[in-house]
Amino acid sequence: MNLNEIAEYIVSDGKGILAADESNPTCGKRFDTINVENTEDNRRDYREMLFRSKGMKDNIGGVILFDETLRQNAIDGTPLRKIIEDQGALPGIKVDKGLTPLKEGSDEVVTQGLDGLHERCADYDALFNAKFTKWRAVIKIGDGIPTDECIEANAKALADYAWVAQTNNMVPIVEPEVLMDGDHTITECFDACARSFSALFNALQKREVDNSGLLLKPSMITPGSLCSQKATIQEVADLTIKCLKENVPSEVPGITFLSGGQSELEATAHLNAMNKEKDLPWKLSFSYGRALQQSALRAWGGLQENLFIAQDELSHRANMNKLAALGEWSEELEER
Ligand code: 5MM
Repeated sequence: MNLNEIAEYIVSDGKGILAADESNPTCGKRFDTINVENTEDNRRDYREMLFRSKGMKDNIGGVILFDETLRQNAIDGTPLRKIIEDQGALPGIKVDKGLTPLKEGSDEVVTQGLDGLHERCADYDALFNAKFTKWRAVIKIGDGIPTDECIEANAKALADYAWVAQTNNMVPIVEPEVLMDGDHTITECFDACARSFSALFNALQKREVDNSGLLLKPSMITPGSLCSQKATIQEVADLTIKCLKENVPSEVPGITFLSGGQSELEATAHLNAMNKEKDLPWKLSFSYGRALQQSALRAWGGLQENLFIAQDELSHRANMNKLAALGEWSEELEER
């Protein structure tokens, strides 16, 4: 498969991505909520539970993994990545190395990980046949931020990363996450996202990255989580599409949203509302972490006896989001 075919496959027929690339500290935060110890074995058992869920098939086209998971085997010795492939999904790998302050004393951050990236990608390709990669930039909204300096630095790093990934025949997922944290308005979110997308596609063009061989993983346009003015589902959908249409080239095959702290239902409803609009140049789908895993994590609770009920939760969310990616979801379908 060439780069465009890989990207198209991941978002074909309403399929989306399961983001299971929590670094070990983030996994610890998730496990704390269910009182499960953050050990290598527990992380393996949790991920194995997710990947063996029946609803992975036909609903999930790709799974983003953390390095540890790509190398892990299930209890019966089957590599976790093989379980994913057997479900018809492609395993991918997070290749960034997390966040560092933009400069001393700054609240803003830039993503690191370009050192040795070429070698890491070559290894992931040769050893594990990983077909795609992901890099997440974080943009914060607040007093006087995001600054142009932060937006430009993150856009440049994303473009440098995307170029290296494509050189290694792997699809880059470029993720400029504009955080929901704070009391900013939906207009301020629109502005920060528009500036971030525009800088990103300028940087990608300068780097001569092939837009038809990448996926964009953006935030939706929403008010900050502490903003007193809430937005309707339709407002979020309309402003998100407007922002994307104004800034994202039509050759990009797919836009796979992050959920960013939205509830499972909100993330599904927003995606569905966007996909009610026809004549969009790109597929609009999902690359959710929390909005796919939350109910499954809670139902699992670290206990083997809860395996099937937890898998049922993941399967249900995966199916609901596939329907939303096709614009065919409605709230009644949530009843089981
Ligand atoms: C799954 O979480 C990923 C980040 O993990 P670390 O913070 O541990 O590096 C994250 O990039 C995720 O893929 C996206 O933010 C989407 O996840 P949500 O939960 O926002 O849908």
